Amino acid sequence: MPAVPPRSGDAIFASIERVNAELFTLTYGAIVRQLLTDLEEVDEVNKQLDQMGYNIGIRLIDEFLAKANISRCVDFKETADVIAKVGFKMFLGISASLTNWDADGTTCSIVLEDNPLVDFVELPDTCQGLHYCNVLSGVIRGALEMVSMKTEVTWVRDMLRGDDAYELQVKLLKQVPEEYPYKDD
Ligand code: MYR
Repeated sequence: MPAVPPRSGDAIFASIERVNAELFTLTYGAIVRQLLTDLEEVDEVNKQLDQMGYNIGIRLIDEFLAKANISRCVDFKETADVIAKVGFKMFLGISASLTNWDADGTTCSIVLEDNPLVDFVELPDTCQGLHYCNVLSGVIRGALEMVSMKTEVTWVRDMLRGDDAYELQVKLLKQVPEEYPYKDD
């Protein structure tokens, strides 16, 4: 029998990570498929994915703040930078860049340099209106709401729809000042 060459610890961890990533991608695909079967309307599936993401985002922010070890952001620009450079790396293992800032610094785009959610995915013609990755817009909206920023997050470009990139537009609608919970005497 041919001898199996020993693998280093790093190689084993790398393959476990790859299997975990694939499992995550396939599980997400199965959820989208099930929603399409149950809800039938693509618009309803988009809403449901966004809502699922929102529910994840309002919880994930605690883990993010605990792990990221960053100080509070001074404005929306800094917050957007943290999402693109730290958030996407932490939860999806990918880099993202910021672009298309408007003049008053309240709207920008996050462009994903890779998108692990769409590995193995091809949309049939019946799903052309589907925002397959809508869970991500919900996650960002939910997480930002927990740090007092009401936002609208929408897909501007989507490679599954034939565009040349994945681009999410994040628009700050309202920043609610955080109240200090105790009265100073
Ligand atoms: C602060 O002002 O205290 C910092 C706020 C940082 C918000 C970061 C939200 C992270 C969202 C991660 C999105 C990942 C998507 C996969």
